[in-house]
Amino acid sequence: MTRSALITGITGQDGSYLAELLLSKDYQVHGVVRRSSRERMERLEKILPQITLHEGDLTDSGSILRILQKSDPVEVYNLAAQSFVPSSWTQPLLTGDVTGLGVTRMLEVLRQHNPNIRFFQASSSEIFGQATDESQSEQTAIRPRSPYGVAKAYGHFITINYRESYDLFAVSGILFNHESPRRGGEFVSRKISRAAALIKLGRQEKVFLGNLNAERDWGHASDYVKAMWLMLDQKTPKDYVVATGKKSTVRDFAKIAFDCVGLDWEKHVEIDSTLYRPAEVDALCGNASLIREELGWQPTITLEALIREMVESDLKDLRG
Ligand code: NAP
Ligand code: F7E
Repeated sequence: MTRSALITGITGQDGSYLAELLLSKDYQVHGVVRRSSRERMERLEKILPQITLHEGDLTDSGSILRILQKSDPVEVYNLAAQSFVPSSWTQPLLTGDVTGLGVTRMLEVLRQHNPNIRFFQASSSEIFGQATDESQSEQTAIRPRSPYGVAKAYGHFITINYRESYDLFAVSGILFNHESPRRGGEFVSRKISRAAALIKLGRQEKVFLGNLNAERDWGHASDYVKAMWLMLDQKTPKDYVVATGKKSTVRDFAKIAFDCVGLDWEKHVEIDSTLYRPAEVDALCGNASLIREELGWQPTITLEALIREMVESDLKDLRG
């Protein structure tokens, strides 16, 4: 019999890659969409006929319960969130409600509907904040620096708590930054790739960025959704860090992106200090040894290949 999986956040970057991965593994794929998502289906265009979408919202438990009843999944991937860190300062309550409490709503409804469903929570390296360890593992102290990070820390702990309290197969994947041509335009990677393409085509001259010194561990979203699936495909539930183990600065990212189109980044990037964050996370770099050793997961796409793919996709898009 075909297995069903439910994805919250299916219209987002990861949701679309995960849906494609699960379809390739013969799952029936169901997704939660908000009424307002209806105009934002472009990432799902190619697979729309193969998936089933249900209207719901993480702030509304009743809608989630009805969707669970209809879709009857064996696996639930909770990818829905207010995921943009700067917006978590301008909308801290909404971020807490969706990104934090939303996880409890999912777990509560799931536990009551069918406690045998396997649950994946998209946790984040932002829970480490100004990290105490040079490279962060499952053992690193959790000390978030943004309302988003605080909400994700809550989601992380409540997932572990429901596993321990109710014996659910509930796991938290501590995902470091991962990007792709489907990344939202407000995140720095896509902002840079799009700007490099626009400038190359003569449609823009400059791009304004914030902190160029911030360091991140950037991977490709298509690799990270494989880790999500693998984590649910185990005998025992366990949390893992998912990362490449290499960090680069925003400046490095910009240099590589502009190199891809034969331009000197320094001539086109300017600083806008209003883009600095009230509390910055200076550097994040994951130690993914555990998932590598225990589940055999590893990233397959280098930073250079990722950036090239993003810039070329933006060029194609703009030319088309
Ligand atoms: P994304 O592109 O921003 O997608 C977020 C998704 O959440 C969208 O589908 C959005 O729907 C949905 N959503 C937002 N509020 C909702 C609500 N109240 N009810 C139901 N759905 C709602 O994020 P992503 O990059 O794919 O990331 C997926 C998950 O991984 C998120 O939880 C994110 O916090 C986490 N994460 C991401 C990264 C990364 O680097 N990408 C790293 C660590 C963790 P609409 O289309 O309707 O807006
Ligand atoms: O910023 C700096 C900024 O917004 C990366 C989310 O997926 O990953 C993501 O969060 C860095 C920061 O991602 C600009 O200050 C400089 O240090 O692309 P970002 P993020 O905040 O790391 C984590 C793991 C998640 O969980 C989140 O959901 O880049 N930066 N100049 C800038 N950032 C932005 N957005 N825009 C700039 O102009």
